[in-house]
Amino acid sequence: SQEIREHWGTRIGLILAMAGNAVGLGNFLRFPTQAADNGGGAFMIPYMIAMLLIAIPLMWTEWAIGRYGGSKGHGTTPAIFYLLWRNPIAKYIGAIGLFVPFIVLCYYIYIESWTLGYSVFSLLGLLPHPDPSLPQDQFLKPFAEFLKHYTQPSPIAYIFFLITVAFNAYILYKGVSGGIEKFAKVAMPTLFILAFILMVRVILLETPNGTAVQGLDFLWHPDFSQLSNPKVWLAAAGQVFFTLSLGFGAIITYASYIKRDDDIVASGLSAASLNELAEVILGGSIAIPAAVAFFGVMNAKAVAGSGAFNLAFVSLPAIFSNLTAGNLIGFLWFFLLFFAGATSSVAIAMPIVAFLEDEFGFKRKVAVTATVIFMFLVAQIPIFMPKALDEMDFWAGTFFVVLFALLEVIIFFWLFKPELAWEEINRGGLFKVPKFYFYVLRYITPLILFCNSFNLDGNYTSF
Ligand code: MET
Repeated sequence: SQEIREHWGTRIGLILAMAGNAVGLGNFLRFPTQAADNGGGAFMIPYMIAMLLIAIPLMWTEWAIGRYGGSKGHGTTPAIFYLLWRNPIAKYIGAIGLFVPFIVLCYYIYIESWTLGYSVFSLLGLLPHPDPSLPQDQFLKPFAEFLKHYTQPSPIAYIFFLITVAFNAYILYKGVSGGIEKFAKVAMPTLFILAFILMVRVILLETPNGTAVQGLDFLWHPDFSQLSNPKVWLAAAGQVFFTLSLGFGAIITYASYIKRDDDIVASGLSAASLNELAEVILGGSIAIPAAVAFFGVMNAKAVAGSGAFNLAFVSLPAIFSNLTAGNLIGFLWFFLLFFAGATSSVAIAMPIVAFLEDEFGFKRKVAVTATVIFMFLVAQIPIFMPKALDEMDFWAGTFFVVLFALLEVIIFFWLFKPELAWEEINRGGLFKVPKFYFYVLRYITPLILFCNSFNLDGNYTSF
């Protein structure tokens, strides 16, 4: 259909929507657990290197691929890869860019619904309030049981899931600038304010077991001893992918609503910077320091090692329940997670919506309805089979994102013309990307991604 393609309303709206796409549960749950699990200060060095060497250039690549596709009426990779590389295989490779976000959406939105449920429980004082003088494991136990009962799933969990689905559908119905952009303009500033309040509260924590400042020291004290450990590098690379939403197809679809000559270089960098601010500063200053202050460094590592869900839904509410106005602080925490999750789940829903609109001429509302129904059906699998959630997360959220990024960079910088790809990134840019990144994207990024795509270590799941 040659109707006029929707566009983002303003540059700041675009940046906030893209930041919303990136800032998600990954920043506040996955990052702290990955960092703690991989040695704190040992993790941060590979993290920074992976950010500069793979993530930032790939981020510009995805923005450029998306804007290019959008200028030709296509917002998803089956069509865009075929425009870039006139080989039928391109369409099948491009299909990964629909499969990955859709599979992630189906479990991500369910976890997002827990955060909504828990924010209501916190606010109403419905979470456990055990006696603070109990020994640690007995103190945590009611929270672990509450989570277990909630995710069985309980009818109330199902109700919050339905509300979350309806909320996402509503934003998607309203369209790119009228829905996603408007929501991001409210949700992102709110999210930053909530995270800032929580960070300040957490930094002040001190117990006989430890202080929050020891938690910051654990994260930021460089530890070079682990740099030869490939597991730490793989974990760091996996985290930069997940947190920036690289390889999900979601950035490409959002970028397809950018006008052909509008800047992507500075906007892309701004969105990525907001994500890093939310991740390493805010995300890094809440969960780990709180856990260290309450449990001490050694136990906090064990808590983080027991998974992101334990940290977010068991340890943190337990810690907050001890504080003055703990119900309110717990609410801030879970509502922060809900906004972080919602601005990301609409982003991973968009590739399917855009595909139905662009390639089948569906009207927006029909495309959204079809996507939501399909998602709702598939989401029953992770809801009723927690093991399936782990599998989906591993394959889509960890394995295929890296493979997909490898294929997209090969298509753009080898099979399409490298000079044109470079031109495409820089056109309209408020500044030019240093030429260094051209060589990085042509040689180094594919090589690193190629090595990373052999990472089939099943212990290495997102959550
Ligand atoms: N970047 C998201 C997060 O950090 C994950 C991908 S969903 C667009 O949670």
